[in-house]
Amino acid sequence: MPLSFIFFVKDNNPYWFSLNMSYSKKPLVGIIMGSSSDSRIMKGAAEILDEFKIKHEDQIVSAHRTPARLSEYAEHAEKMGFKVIIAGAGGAAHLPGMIASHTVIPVIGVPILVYNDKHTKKTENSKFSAFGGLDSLLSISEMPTGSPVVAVGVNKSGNAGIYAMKILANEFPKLKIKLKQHKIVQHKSVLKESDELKKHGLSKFVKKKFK
Ligand code: RP5
Repeated sequence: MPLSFIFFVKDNNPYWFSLNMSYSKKPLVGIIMGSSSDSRIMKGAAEILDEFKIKHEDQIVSAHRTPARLSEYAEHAEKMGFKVIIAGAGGAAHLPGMIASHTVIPVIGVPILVYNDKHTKKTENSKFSAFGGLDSLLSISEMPTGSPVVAVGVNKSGNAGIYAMKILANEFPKLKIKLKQHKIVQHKSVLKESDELKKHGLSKFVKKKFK
């Protein structure tokens, strides 16, 4: 059997290096967004998946401007064998819920605080959604009984990526270990910062960190 990973323990922490480039040759996650203006937020999901070497396919699917394409996409996602769909949308944000109504693939919704880049004249008023992202959050999380969608926080696309990997980790034990490592890294970074804060005192710490 070919060696596909190296596992070792150092300082009581597990380390696991995959010799394979990724977990699957085909994308495991479908990332969709309602508009190109969502892409700057949604790239956070792609970045964390890339970091963990999880293949994803990314597309723009508008629930209201391309409704037929939406149902076609759901079929495509099933044919492709995606394990999870991450769907980001702003405003009325019906894309995640509509996709969930077409498929049994779990859908993670990213509520987006709309940056309306397409306005030629940009003013502060036209830039954001009237309800600051709460509109999208409620729209995604308040799916009626029978067609659930998980919602992460407003613009928290990276969290959607991590959540998707937690689902995938049920199937890929190596990924589960990498996610545990990720938690250890987070834990250690808090301890490191706390040590610095304790050493320098609050005023100096703030000056140094946020200069
Ligand atoms: C939603 O409307 C999209 O998800 C986007 O967040 C928002 C604004 O879309 P554009 O006007 O930028 O295309 O459908």
